[in-house]
Amino acid sequence: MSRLIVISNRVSAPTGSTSGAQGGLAVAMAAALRANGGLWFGWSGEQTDQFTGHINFQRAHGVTTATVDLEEQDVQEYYDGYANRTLWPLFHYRIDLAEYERDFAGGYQRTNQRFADTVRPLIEADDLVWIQDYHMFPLGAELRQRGCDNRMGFFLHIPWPPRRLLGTLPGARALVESMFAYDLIGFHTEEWLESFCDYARQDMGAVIEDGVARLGDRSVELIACPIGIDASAFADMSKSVNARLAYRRMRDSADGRDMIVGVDRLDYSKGLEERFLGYERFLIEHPEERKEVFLLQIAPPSRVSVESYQRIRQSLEGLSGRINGEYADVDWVPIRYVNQGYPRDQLAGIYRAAKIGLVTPLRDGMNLVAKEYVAAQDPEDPGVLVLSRFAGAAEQMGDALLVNPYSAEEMADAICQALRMPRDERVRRWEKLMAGVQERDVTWWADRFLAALRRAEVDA
Ligand code: GDG
Repeated sequence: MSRLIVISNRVSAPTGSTSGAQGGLAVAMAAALRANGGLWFGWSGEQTDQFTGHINFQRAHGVTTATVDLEEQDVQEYYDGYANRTLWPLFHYRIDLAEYERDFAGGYQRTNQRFADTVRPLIEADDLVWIQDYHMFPLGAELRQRGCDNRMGFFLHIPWPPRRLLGTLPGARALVESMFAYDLIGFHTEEWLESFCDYARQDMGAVIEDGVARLGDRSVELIACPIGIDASAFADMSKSVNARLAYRRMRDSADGRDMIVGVDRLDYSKGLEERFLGYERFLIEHPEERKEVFLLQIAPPSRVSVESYQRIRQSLEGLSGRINGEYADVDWVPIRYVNQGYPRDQLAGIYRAAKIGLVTPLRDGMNLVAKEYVAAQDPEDPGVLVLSRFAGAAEQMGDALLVNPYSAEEMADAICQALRMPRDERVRRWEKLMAGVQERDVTWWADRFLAALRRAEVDA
């Protein structure tokens, strides 16, 4: 059997825990690497004065990781720059925030070339190569240029933008053209896949038939392959000692009130301002509910060196402060806004204690919090998932209350409906959601992608 080479911006070395303490992606990759052999390559997260290509190999719990340090300029241009200030906003429909700078594009290409130079000697003849996410679109083409004719797959974890938006990116055509170096490209949803086809067809003249896109002498198979979570482990974890303690802590501090929970990296794509405004609308329209509920928003800061992230943080501080100032009483605050992260087992207990999971991104490739919230519920008395129509997860989770996150009124209505939902309807909805989360878990995702990659036709 062929070995597996996973390549992603960051690498998560397995901790050996089977209790769901690690994120689903890390668990799935570790399992696939254990089953196939091979290694996981990426950036160490460290900076060095001058790029040397020195690889730090580590082996833990049956998995080999190989990481390299990057120069400060690489980090600024490739990671903070092109990945997080150009592609991320553009692919999340925020061209108003997207920064188009030649230095970023150049640094992105250079860093991908450096990755290619470094990882190429580690790839053996029959290895399967699986490249992850928007940091590395051109890596496949760079590897081909270095004589790598292995089967190569790419998975995109974020949305694919509509063609007119993508058309605003200088060099968009070349970027998409480079993706034809892969044998297989996976997206979370049919919608993202269709958007890709739309651009490839209309702006590049690609021919797309039976899930295969052809451009010149290259062809690439396209699949929608939604990622899941490590569902059973997460459900078990929601009953662990630490989860129970967190659950108790929340229930005690709720003092009989219903808790609504949001858990998101602090990112403008997650729709946190709109969520606060939707919740405020609910408080305005339902004054009788005011002291009966509260919103706990956990939002650990991310990408703090990027200005748009500093702005969203400031804006949320202002908004939560204003709403709390306006509606709070001496014995109640409407929003508990917390800028720190919690261990996953505590998070599971917090999800379980919440009557509503409020997951309302403006755009999201998938959104795993929606699935974690479902997996953590008590089957006898589950809470209600309120989910944005614009999260990739909505394609699979139609039994949630689906909302338009841009409409404060719709969000207010959904909160109200969720709080009043009879237990038998909550159970009915939850059972369907849970069946989906369990069936299409993260192992299903990785197995399905890798099976498709093994079957994919390879250009001569
Ligand atoms: C990208 C795509 C796609 C959050 N706060 C804490 C914490 N988290 C964990 C959650 C969840 C993960 O972070 C976030 O995953 P999401 O899927 O919600 O979002 P992104 O980080 O934007 O991920 C997304 C995903 O890739 C996979 O393809 O679904 O659409 O944007 O697991 O639980 N974890 C801990 N403490 C926290 O406070 N331990």
